[in-house]
Amino acid sequence: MKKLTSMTFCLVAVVGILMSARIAPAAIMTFNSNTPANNSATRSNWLTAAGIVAPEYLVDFESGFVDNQDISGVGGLFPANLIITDTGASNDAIIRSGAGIINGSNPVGTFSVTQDELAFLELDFSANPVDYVGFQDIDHAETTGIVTFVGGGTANISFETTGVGGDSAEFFGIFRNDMPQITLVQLDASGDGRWGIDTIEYSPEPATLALLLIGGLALLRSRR
Ligand SMILES: [Ca+2]
Ligand SMILES: [Ca+2]
Ligand SMILES: [Ca+2]
Repeated sequence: MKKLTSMTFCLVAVVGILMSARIAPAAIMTFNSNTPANNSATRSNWLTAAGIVAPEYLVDFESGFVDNQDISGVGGLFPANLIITDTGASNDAIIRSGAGIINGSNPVGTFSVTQDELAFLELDFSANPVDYVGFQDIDHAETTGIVTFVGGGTANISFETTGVGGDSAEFFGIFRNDMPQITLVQLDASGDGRWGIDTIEYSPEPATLALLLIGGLALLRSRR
């Protein structure tokens, strides 16, 4: 009888865990620094949530680019075939350098990509979907966005104003959490006409590919 009771208890516990896993809504996690002083701490929280020490890829525009270069829709510029596109009419994703060049704000380092704040500035990861992406937003008003996942689902994001000039860049991070991998991030800034992003960090999920390969090899061996 005692054995039966403990078995029943275990069964109820397992069913409870399964049900709570089913009921919990799937959602991405976002990490918004509200001031440049909080960039480091916010980025640390993002890394911890994603379970990583450092992202695989960094795009900081510091080498291989020149002032006024239009990178919109151009392939082959960034790791893992990331493509940055302005989908607005002006095809305006421009590398800029110089103090105060982004409506009074500075690039991070020497160069940033800047855009006219007309929807959308797109980060296209569809060639190699990612688990997480972070960047620093520079001199924007309220920004909204759409994250698209493998399979076509979407989630809306929003983050707040960087209101000052100078070194105003703030960190914003996205982690897919229990959602499918991310294929596209579309950003819709609005305000005074010019904003930028910099220090884009991301990684495809090599672990999944490795697991698939290991699983495939095991299957082949077992068939032999
Ligand atoms: Ca912010
Ligand atoms: Ca930079
Ligand atoms: Ca601006």
